[in-house]
Amino acid sequence: MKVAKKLFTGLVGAALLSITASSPANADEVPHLTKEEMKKASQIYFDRCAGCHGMLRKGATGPALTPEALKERGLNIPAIEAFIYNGTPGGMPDWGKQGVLTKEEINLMARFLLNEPPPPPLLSWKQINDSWEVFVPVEKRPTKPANPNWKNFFGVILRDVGKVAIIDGTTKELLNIVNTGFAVHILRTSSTGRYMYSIGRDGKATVIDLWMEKPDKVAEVKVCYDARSIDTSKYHGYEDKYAVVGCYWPPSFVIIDGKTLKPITRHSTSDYYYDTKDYVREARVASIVSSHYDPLWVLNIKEAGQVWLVDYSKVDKGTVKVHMIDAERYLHDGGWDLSKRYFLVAANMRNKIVVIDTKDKELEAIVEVGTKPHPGRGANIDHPKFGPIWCTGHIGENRIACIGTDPEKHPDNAWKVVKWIEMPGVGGGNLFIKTHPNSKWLLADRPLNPDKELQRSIFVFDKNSFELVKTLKVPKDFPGRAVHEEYDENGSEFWISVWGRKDQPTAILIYDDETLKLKHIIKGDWVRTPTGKFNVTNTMKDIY
Ligand code: DHE
Repeated sequence: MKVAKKLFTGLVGAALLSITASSPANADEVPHLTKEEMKKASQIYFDRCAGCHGMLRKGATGPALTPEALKERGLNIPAIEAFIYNGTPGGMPDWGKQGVLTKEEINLMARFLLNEPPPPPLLSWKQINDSWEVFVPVEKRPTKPANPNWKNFFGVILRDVGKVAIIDGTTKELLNIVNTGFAVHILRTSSTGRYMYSIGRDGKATVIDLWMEKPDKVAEVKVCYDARSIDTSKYHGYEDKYAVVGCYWPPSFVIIDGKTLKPITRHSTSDYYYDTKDYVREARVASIVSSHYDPLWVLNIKEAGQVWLVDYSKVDKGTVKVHMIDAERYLHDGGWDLSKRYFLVAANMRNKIVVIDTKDKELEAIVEVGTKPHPGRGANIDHPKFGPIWCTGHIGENRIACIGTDPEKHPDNAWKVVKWIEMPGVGGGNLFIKTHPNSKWLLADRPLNPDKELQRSIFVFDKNSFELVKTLKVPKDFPGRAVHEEYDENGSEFWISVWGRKDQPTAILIYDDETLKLKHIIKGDWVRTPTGKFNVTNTMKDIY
């Protein structure tokens, strides 16, 4: 077993050091950047822009940002600066107003965008293997859980400080802060719940053993430069055996060992658009879920607009079977319906929800919703009138759409929006909604709304009547936006992050689900930029 001592560098790190400003075809039109400026701009672009606009700047969730595309839209340096400073109602953050980028950096980025994008680096299999490190070998790990509350632990992402806090959801005690690396995006658990996995924007996967006295990372590996998703083998017989990382760059998926993270295999996802059949180099892996009914993962290939069902049953024999389903472009986030047969995923720039039937392995439906749906994993409600429904919020408008998901017992409602829920105030900006089978409520945040009050509010709707019951406000002491809701294992309380700046501690707010009163605040100097929170039981069982 190889043990790498090498520290992970940022994405662009050494690989982009050699890149200089592109030589202008026409010196009057292409602003010159020094080597140092190019390096800095490339890093900022990767950190802040590539997720939505793509490494090659061909556009996805955000519009194309190649010099040609900008020129076609008549955008010069001051106009580009204005976009970066103010953001847009479509969901682009106001990097200047928020104080994330200085005026000088905004000017640098405007000039950078008028240059051709530098070619992004590739990552060799050797580099991946060299990055693999096991801190605690499997045979030295505990044989039983040290803490009886472990199934109610929460992993909390401390995004901009590159850490994950493990908190006992029963006692609210901070158990450990695990160093996971740059801008962790999501956490998922193994099928038994024992292992918690993080994936960073830098493509680094980390596995944390929750059975340890002090839960800590037991292995890590960097499988790509840019990633957003990870999941594990959840099918019976494959528990805790494999994990899969979905990469943005290089566009690929990488299968790793579930307990040690040893790299096993990887496959490119560069493909042809499902509709035009033209080649798309940057076909990135967005969300991934793991089927409970078959040994397969559902991978959403964003730009190509395809859903890949990846069968992992023969990975040990060197075979990975991929079943490709044409769907819709710009697939992003999504979740299971109540029965966990159907996977619903947002084609966000097409204002649609794609429904995949994982039993029959085919496209079940495409449902028209509102502007830029952003479900997170969505929210499932067993409604007295509509039957099982799955809901999504939107970045681009202030409504929540609920879709019927039971074609057998409620065929009239299936794959239709049966209810639109209006949120108060103007504009969208919703990122996450959530509920729990034991809760009466449907919760919704609004962190991307330009209105400061709405950014700091959580809207609580009655799950049956869909009426707004209460608006919860972040207490004044804590600067930042309210983002991402998560329940404890019993659905008796829910947690909200106050997403502030890296230099200011904020808080995690815990509300009693019955009374909707703020019952506990987790705070301290370590509470910096909390974003996603993941309860072990809910994540393991896909409860949302
Ligand atoms: Fe996310 C989920 C991609 C911006 C916090 N985010 C996801 C998923 C994808 C994704 C593909 C689904 C993973 C899965 O289920 O397997 N997110 C992206 C982007 O490309 C985007 C738009 C821009 C970027 O550069 O990353 C983006 N996301 C954000 C944020 O700005 C958020 C609020 C804070 C952050 O970390 O940057 C954010 N995304 C989250 C969270 C989830 C998520 C907390 C998981 C939600 C859940 O409940 O499962």
